[in-house]
Amino acid sequence: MNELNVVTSNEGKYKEYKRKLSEIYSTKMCHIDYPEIQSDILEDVVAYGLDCLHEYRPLVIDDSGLFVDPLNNFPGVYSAYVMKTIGNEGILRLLENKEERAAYFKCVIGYMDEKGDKRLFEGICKGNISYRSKGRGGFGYDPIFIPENHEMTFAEMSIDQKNVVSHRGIAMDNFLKYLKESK
Ligand code: ITT
Repeated sequence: MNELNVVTSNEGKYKEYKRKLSEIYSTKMCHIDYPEIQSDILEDVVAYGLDCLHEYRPLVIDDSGLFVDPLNNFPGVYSAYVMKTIGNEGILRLLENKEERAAYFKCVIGYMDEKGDKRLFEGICKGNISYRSKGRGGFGYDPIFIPENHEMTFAEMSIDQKNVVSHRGIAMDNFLKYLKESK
């Protein structure tokens, strides 16, 4: 089987792909800059990105975001910018003294196969924003996100534990199911 190019600048994301997809694919991290269209819809960003990267197929790209209910779904599609500017401490400040802290992560995986056919796979993980930053693992918003029915933040979990419940883990399960069925 061909090597699958995982096009991302984010090493944390790549580790999660490598771990879960290794049962079916050998993966390679590719850091290639590609244009991101301005859109409120993750699916549109991913579909456009795949077209720009067709020469690297077979490949996957991933666009994800954190959507916080009491902040009207902020930072959502602006998650990367918000992480670079106000970061986790900024999100915690915005929620200071708020008891309502529900949030969800969404991940959209874009896959282009050897022939150039495109498919999108989605995963959502519901949870809550913690009252303080906890844990040293993971990346991005992991230290402030506690998935539903758990006590630990994503940053306190191992990669395998996070992959079982996370938005990306669920999207990868859908992707793997498709690969197995289409063989
Ligand atoms: P790409 O090169 O793959 O685009 P990125 O880090 O810019 O990498 P996204 O645009 O998908 O990725 O992510 C938007 C922000 O959300 C970014 O700051 C990430 O760190 C954060 N993020 C994405 N997935 C996450 C996860 O599983 N846990 C915590 N934070 C996450």
